[in-house]
Amino acid sequence: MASARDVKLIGRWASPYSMRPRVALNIKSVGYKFLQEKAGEKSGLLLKSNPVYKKIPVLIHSDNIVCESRIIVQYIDQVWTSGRTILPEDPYERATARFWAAYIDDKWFPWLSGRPKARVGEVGGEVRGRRGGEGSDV
Ligand SMILES: N[C@@H](CCC(=O)N[C@@H](CS)C(=O)NCC(=O)O)C(=O)O
Repeated sequence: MASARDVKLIGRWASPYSMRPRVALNIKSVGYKFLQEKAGEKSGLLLKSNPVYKKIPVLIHSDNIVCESRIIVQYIDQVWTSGRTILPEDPYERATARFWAAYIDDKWFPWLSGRPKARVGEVGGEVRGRRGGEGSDV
């Protein structure tokens, strides 16, 4: 089992994307240090660790920095192999699980945050404050 010193997670308790790696680490019984970002702020560590997207969550495992919640979950699943696996072993079931995880990211989270992706032709490329109404692709 990794110690909390080896594993750090940059995230925020209220972030659904941060919840994914937290659940995965708990399933694998991996101790970790949770480095919480303040809402509306980006720490130097976050900007340095995820210069491409500048978003949480970010997993820091010794010298490895892993970004993007679904990729982090796969990394956790492959690094800590004792105990149960998170993603199904069967390729078809694995593909199905990935499909629904992508669906949640593409459709659900934007809808929950009130920022559904705009259809082609929407002003500014975004529909603000509308939840699944006309013009929404949810
Ligand atoms: N695709 C990313 C999405 C992560 C994401 O959107 N994180 C939000 C917090 S829940 C964030 O960092 N937002 C700050 C920003 O957009 O600048 C993932 O799956 O990790």
